[in-house]
Amino acid sequence: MNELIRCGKLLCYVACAVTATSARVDGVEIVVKNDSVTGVVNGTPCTCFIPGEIPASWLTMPFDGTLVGVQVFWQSQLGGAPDSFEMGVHVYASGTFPTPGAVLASVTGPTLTDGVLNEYRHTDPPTNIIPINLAVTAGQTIVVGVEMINQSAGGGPFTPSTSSDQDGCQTGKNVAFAIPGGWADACLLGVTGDWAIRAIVVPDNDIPTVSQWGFVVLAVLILGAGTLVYQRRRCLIA
Ligand SMILES: [Ca+2]
Repeated sequence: MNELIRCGKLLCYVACAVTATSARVDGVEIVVKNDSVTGVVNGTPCTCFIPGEIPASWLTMPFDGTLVGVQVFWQSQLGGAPDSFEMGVHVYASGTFPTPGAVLASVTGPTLTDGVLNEYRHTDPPTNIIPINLAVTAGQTIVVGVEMINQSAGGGPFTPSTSSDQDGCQTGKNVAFAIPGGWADACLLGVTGDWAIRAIVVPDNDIPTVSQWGFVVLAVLILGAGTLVYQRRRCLIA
């Protein structure tokens, strides 16, 4: 009976030890981007759009996870422009470059502030009830674009628009829906940098794990339990 009590206690110790040393690794958000814009100093606004046109980034997902938001750097050359209310920020499935696939989610009627990396986590600003929540897989291409309602083409230094970086336009990563003409490679259209249009994704690693010390304690306790059972059998045989 004493051995059974000791065994019961031992199992409790094992369970308690594993529970105590478990740790939850919460998902860490990653911003997926092609551009190197860090602020107005190294961004260039493209005062080049008419209503209905769409600059968009082709973004490669680095892991299996969930797309939870989008970002758009919006700026005028000299700053101080009033907020802009645009048609939408759309998230598209991959397609055949430069034409994206189906729209997977849309932020309807986003407000864009001059000189700011504008971020959206809901499809329905400003009420923000419906979160953006799209499953993605490693290597998948997602296209994020801003559909314009205001004309920036022909604007001056105070006209805001989407921004591109100043260290080159990478082939195959930037497009624009032009009117007329449709989807085209933005680099070939004369855009000199990568659009500062990004996606926020969270990896699928939000699962409970056991720390290394947890495994060590577990191994010691299992060894102890095994020894106890062996000794009890020897006693019974004797
Ligand atoms: Ca670049």
